[in-house]
Formats: sequence, structure tokens, C-alpha cells
Amino acid sequence: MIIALLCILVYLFKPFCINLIMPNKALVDIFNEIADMLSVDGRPTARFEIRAYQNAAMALSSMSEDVSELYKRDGRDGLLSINGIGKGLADKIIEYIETGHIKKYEDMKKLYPIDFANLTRIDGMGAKRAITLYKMLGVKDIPTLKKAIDEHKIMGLEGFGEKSEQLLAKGVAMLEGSKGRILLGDALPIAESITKMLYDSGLVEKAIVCGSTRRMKETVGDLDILAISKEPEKVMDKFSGYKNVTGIVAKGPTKTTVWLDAGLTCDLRVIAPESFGAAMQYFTGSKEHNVEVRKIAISKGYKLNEYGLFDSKDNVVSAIDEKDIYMRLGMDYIEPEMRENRGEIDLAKRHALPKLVRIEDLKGDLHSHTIETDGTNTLEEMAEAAIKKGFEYLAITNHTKSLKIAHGMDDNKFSAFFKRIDSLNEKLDGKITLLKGAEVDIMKDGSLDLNNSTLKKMDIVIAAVHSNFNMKIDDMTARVSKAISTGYVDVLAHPTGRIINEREPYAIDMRKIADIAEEHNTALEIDSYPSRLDLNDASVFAIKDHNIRFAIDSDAHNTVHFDFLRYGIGMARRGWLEKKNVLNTMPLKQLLKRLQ
Ligand code: DGT
Ligand code: CA
Ligand code: CA
Repeated sequence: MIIALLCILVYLFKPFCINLIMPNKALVDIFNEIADMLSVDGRPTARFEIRAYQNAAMALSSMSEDVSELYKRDGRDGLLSINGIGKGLADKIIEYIETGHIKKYEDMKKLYPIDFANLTRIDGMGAKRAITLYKMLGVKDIPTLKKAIDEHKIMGLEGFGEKSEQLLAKGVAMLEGSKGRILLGDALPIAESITKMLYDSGLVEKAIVCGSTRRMKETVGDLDILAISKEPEKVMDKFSGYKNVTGIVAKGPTKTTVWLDAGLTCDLRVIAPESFGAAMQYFTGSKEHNVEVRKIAISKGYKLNEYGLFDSKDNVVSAIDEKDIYMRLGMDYIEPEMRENRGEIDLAKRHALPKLVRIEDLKGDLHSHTIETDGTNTLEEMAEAAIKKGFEYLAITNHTKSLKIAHGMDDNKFSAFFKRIDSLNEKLDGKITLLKGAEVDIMKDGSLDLNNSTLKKMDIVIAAVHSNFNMKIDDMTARVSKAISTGYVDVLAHPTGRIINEREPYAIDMRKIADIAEEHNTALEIDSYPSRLDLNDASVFAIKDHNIRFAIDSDAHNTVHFDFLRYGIGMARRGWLEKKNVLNTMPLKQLLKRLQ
């Protein structure tokens, strides 16, 4: 039972422990580790301490400002003004800013010299288990874990067994297989911080992120940035001296490659302004798309490369403007997210490309959490932040009772909570409409985790699988189909349950699910959480011709997470979705009518 609960804890919190790259990363890591190490502390108060450290880590990771800058400017009060930071934690932050370390952390680290950050990324491995393995087998990082698995030392331990050992082996393999590719949700903010730094320096006229990041691929191998500058060598100096650069791979007068602390490399090229469009086209890729485009150029007697489109006499036909290059080749402009050679070139030639959904098309968000379950902001704070985002509506969809570890709510708690939403809606007077909802657990047998009478009170019901992931494909498909067939489910949340680089999607027949969803008017979610992105582009692409709607949701657990929506939009666009395919592009009135 305890093991089962632990597993749920690991599954549940993993997606929300992603490491966004930000100025406060070092502190976030330290606080998360302290929380991990406290997890074996038997004191009754440890639970609160753990939560305090986790909340602080979450708060810091959502800040766009460097916490030391805030401290310099506003002192201790500045730190206390951060949601989720109390007095004790503020002092810890000050200790870190002033001395470069935190004594409590270093003392604990002596006790547990464990690489929690990497070990707990493995599916089935929480902090408690990591500590157990350290105590029993001396496992402290991935290599020592691998050795213990290879020598089959884990299956003999109490509370582990053969299955856990196999699961850990799978997790290690996945982690190693992901080497070098980082989440779009980490990569894009870094790329943007680099282009901002270049613009701020005054040295560049243009700095554009290309490559897989521009195509919004769910993971990114390396960053590709192109710039225009009259002083390329100064740009190279500025770039290689950037604060997040940890090493220089190659430095030349117009091209430099560096290592970044996030664990990936970044190429920066200064391009002649007259060939910038051609360079953008080339370096955006994908390679497969480029190969096809080049074939078309050749068929027209042209030559296409990163410098431009040239005729047979080497005269420039087009080079400055990316759109113009496509036009000269007889194609409509193809959005970067579509450039994967999945049929887009043919459509561009026939002037039949879809008009992709845009972030501005979203009228609201249908999946969010508050402090009542595992969110870190209050209902009022979430509403306020959603208003700032310009949403017409926000669905509050807290977890249900089976997810004990996320403080899932029972029928009574939902009833009371909905009264609060009603009265807040009245107070908000139309500035935004909060929708009463829940993220209802789909039980192992396909039933829903709340009474029908409670479900009937809701504006929107989201359902999701949070347990028993290892079912056979037919059983899982039947389980989820049964849940949808209750007729209560408006949105199926994160339909495959995958966590990028950490947990494989569960086995499920998505086409069958799409059939059932069509029958019951259930939307399928594109969860925008950077480690989820579920459904992903390929799944969306595969079922987009069903008569179903997709819901692009943030799955926000705090007020900053609404910013994740752009990654979900990225998946939707990569799956060729248009505005009409997306449920939450509907204005409130129309949405409510459909949900009834
Ligand atoms: P990544 O970095 O693995 O996430 O994926 P990309 O697409 O950013 O690939 P990358 O960084 O190797 O190259 C950036 C772009 O440059 C790529 O999308 C297309 C272009 N490119 C690179 N190598 C070739 C090539 O051999 N042929 C052609 N046509 N284009 C290439
Ligand atoms: Ca790249
Ligand atoms: Ca590259």
C-alpha cells in the first residue's frame, strides 16, 4: 500500500518538477533536493516543511526576475512578497545570495550524497526510494544505479521485486536515450533570452531563432540562431561571454558554437542581410522539408541553398525574404511548424494549406488547479492572472479523491468549492467567467471518481488516467472508452499519459478513442505542460480528420503556467489544426451551449 502510494506520488509530481531554466535555477534545485531529503524524515511536521520547500521551488521557478536582483532592490520584504515564500525560506534565500551556500542543505547532503535531480527523473523512482537504494546498495547516481540493476541487486530488496527492477531499467534506458534533447519548454525561453541579450547589446539589427525550436518540436537537439550585424566579431564576443555559456566549442568571425548550462549547444551565425531569408529557410528545416523544396527548385532550373535561390546563370532570383522564396517556387508560404515533409509541400503548391490555429484564437483555458489540490495559487489569484491573460473563461479543474497525494477532493468538498466559485463569479461581474469543473480520475474499471450528482453540477468535466498505467492496449482502450461512454466527460485530459524523456505513453488505441469521443462529443486534450505535450503533434495529425474538437489547455498549477499554452499551440499547429478544430476557441456562450 505504501509503495503504491509512493508510486502515485512520483507519477503525480513528476510532470510538475520540470526544470525551467531561469536565473533562480540553482536555488530551485537546492530546495527540491532538500524536500527530497526531508521525505524520509519521520517527524510529523516534516510534511509541512517538505511542502514549503516544494512551493518555494515552484515559486522561484515561475519568476522571470533573478531573485538576487529582487533582493538587492527590495530586501527581505521583496522576497516575502513572492507567493509561496515565508520567513524561513526568505532567510534561506538570503543566506544563499550572501554566502553562496545554505548550511542546512550542505549538512543534509553529507548524509545523502545522492544525485536526486537525475535519479528522480526515472519513472518509478521517488526521493524515498533513492534514499533506500543509497542506504542498501550505495546507489547514488545513474551509473551506480545501472550497475545495481545489471547485477540484479534491486529485485531482492524489500519493497522492490523483479517488476520494479525492470521498470527502473526501462527508465534508465529512456533517460539515456534522451541524451542531448531538451524540452521545448526549456529551450525556447533560453533561445529568447539569447536573442533579447543580442538586441539589448545594440550590436544586431535582427536575431531570429530557427531550427527545431522555430518549428516548435517537442524536444530540441541544439539551438540555431541567425543574426544580422555590422559588427559580427563583437557579436561573437558578446555571445561567447553570455552568462549561461559554460564552454566554447568553436569560435569564428561569423559563426560560433557554445555549450549552455542547460546541457545543449547553441550555434549563432551572422548572415549577410541580402541572404537572410534564404538562411532562415535553410536553417529552420526540417532537413526532410528542405530536401523536397530543393527538388522543386531544381525542377524549375534553379539552385537553392542557404545563400539564396539562383537561376542557371547564378543570378539571384530571391534571397532576402523567406516568403518570397516559397512564392518564386510556386508555393504558398509554409508555416515553420508544418515543415516536416508530411504533405505540406503538395498543399502549398495547390494553394490548399490549412489556416493554422493561433494563440490569439484561444478564448480561455479549460484545465487548471488551485491550492485546494496540488496547485500553488488560490482561486482568486488564478482568476486574476487569467483576466490579465485576456481569457473570457477559465475552468478550475481540481483533482478528485482517489489522488490522495494531490489532496484530491471528494463530492462534499467540490460542492462547497463550487459555491465559492459562484460567489467569486458574481464579484468578478463578467470580467471573466470561472467554470466549475474537475479533473476526474478514471478508475481502473473505467468508472469516474465522483458521484453523478456532483458531475451534474459542473460546467465542465475533464477525465484522466492517473494510475494503473501498465494495462494491455485493449484493456486501457476499454477503460477509457467506458469513462467517455458515461456521457459526462467533456474533455479527455493528457490522453496518453506520457512524460517526455521519462515515461512512455500507455498503450491505447487512439483511433478507437477518437471514434468514441466523436460519438459522445468529448474533446481530446492537448496538454501544454512542457513535459507532457499530450496529445503530441503526431497523435493529433493522425486523428485530426475525425469530427472531434481538441482542447488546448495549460494544466496550470500556478499563475505563471498559463504561459505554457504556446507549447500546446505549437503541437496543434504541428498537427495541422485550424481554429475550428479547437474547443476553446469558442466564445463562452457557444462553449456553454456545447458543454450542456
Ligand atoms: P535538432 O537540433 O536536432 O532539434 O533539429 P534541427 O532541425 O534544428 O536540426 P539541426 O540543428 O541539425 O539543423 C538546423 C537546420 O539546418 C535543419 O533543420 C535543416 C538545416 N540542415 C542541417 N543539415 C542539413 C542538411 O544536411 N541538408 C539540408 N538540406 N538541411 C540541413
Ligand atoms: Ca537545432
Ligand atoms: Ca544546429
